[in-house]
Amino acid sequence: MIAARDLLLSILIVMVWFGTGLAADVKARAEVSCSAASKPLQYDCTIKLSDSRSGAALGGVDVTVGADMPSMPMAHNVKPVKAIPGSEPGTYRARIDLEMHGDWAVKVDLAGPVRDRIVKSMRFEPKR
Ligand SMILES: [Cu+2]
Repeated sequence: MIAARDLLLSILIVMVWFGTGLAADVKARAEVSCSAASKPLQYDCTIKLSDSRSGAALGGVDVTVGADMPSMPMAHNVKPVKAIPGSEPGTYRARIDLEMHGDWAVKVDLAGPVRDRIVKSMRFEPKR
């Protein structure tokens, strides 16, 4: 009898623990779009952050944008840049300097109220 009650109690505790964990854990969804800037290999990227569950815009987040080439490990060293808030809520802007055209993994790091890392595969081509 006691064992069964203890088991029930521990299940309840696990559920409460789980519940609070989920409430605090905001998962961000990021839309990233980049367009060629004036200099070759320079791109202006707009990042739109929203709560993946509610869809609400995520403002006030520290956003850093980096890039790596999955096909060329260790070959590139693109310095991550801090994004600045855009005009619309939940939007951020960053200018990245790449080292060549091709397929890059754009890494969006979130800090502050939301901590997350979002990686997007994107192809960068010469301006035409
Ligand atoms: Cu490369």
